[in-house]
Amino acid sequence: MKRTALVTGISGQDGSYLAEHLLSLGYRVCGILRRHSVAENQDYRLRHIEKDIETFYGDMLAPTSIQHVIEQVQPDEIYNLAGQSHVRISFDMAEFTAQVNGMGVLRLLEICRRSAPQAKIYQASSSEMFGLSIDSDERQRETTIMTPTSPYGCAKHFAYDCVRHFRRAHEMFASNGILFNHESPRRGSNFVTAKVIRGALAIKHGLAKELVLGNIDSQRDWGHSKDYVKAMRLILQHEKPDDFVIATGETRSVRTLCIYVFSQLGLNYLDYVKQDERFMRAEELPYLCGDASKARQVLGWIPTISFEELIDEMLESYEREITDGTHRIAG
Ligand code: F7E
Repeated sequence: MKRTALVTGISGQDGSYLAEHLLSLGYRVCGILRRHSVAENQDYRLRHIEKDIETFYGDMLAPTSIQHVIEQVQPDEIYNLAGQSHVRISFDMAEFTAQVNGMGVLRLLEICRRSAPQAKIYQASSSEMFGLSIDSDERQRETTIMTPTSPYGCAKHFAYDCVRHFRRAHEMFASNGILFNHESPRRGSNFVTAKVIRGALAIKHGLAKELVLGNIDSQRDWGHSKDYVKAMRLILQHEKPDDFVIATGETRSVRTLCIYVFSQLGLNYLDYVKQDERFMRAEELPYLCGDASKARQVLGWIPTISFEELIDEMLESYEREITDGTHRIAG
């Protein structure tokens, strides 16, 4: 029989790739959409599959809307990808971020406990939870202590703990995927990869004169969203609920990202990149480099798309948008 998956946050980068992946495996795919005043922002990443999926309105801040969908859909698997995903913005909207990313998950778990106790739950946990902690081999892994450095990281940590608690206390199949940064042409334009690539292309095409960034010395472990959504599904197919780090194991600074992107366009980043307080964080997470050995060994998951392939795909995709006149430059 067809398995039913319910994806919260289906209209996001990961939600849309996950929906495609699940459809390709024969799932019935249902998703929860939040209402936007601009309808196009709601589903532009889903247009190509809109006939193949079922969508419902709901909001993590309105638990009865989530409960209603869960009771209607009766999912076998729930992927909780909904959330306020921007770390710097979480400093401006700490309480909102905690409500959606923290309390929202606790409420979802409570709803599942009562209305869908057999459903397997995937929680989108984040490497942002590690904050300043690094193991002696300069990696972060499942056992690394978590010392988050942002309201986003604190809220995700709370949700992560709730998942583990519900697993033990109520024997629910609830698992955390601790995903390091993952990008794609569908990445929101105010995350650093998309911002640098769009900004550099705008400079190349004479649409902008400079690119203003925050801290360019922080280091991130960047993978491709398409690879990472496959890990989400594998985590729920494992024989028992557990927590898994998903990462490439390679780290680069934002500066290195700039050097690569600008040089691919025949430009020198030093001529165009400026820094401004506006894009700095009250507390920065300076270094991330994940060790996904457990996922490799237990789930057989490996990343297949290199950093260069990822950035080149984003460059090509955004360059096409400039040619079509549909490009966006992020602030
Ligand atoms: O920043 C630095 C910034 O916003 C990466 C989310 O998906 O991954 C993501 O969180 C780095 C940081 O991602 C700008 O300070 C410099 O050090 O692309 P980002 P993030 O904060 O790492 C984790 C795993 C998640 O879970 C999150 O949901 O780049 N940076 N200048 C900048 N960042 C931005 N956004 N804009 C700048 O101008």
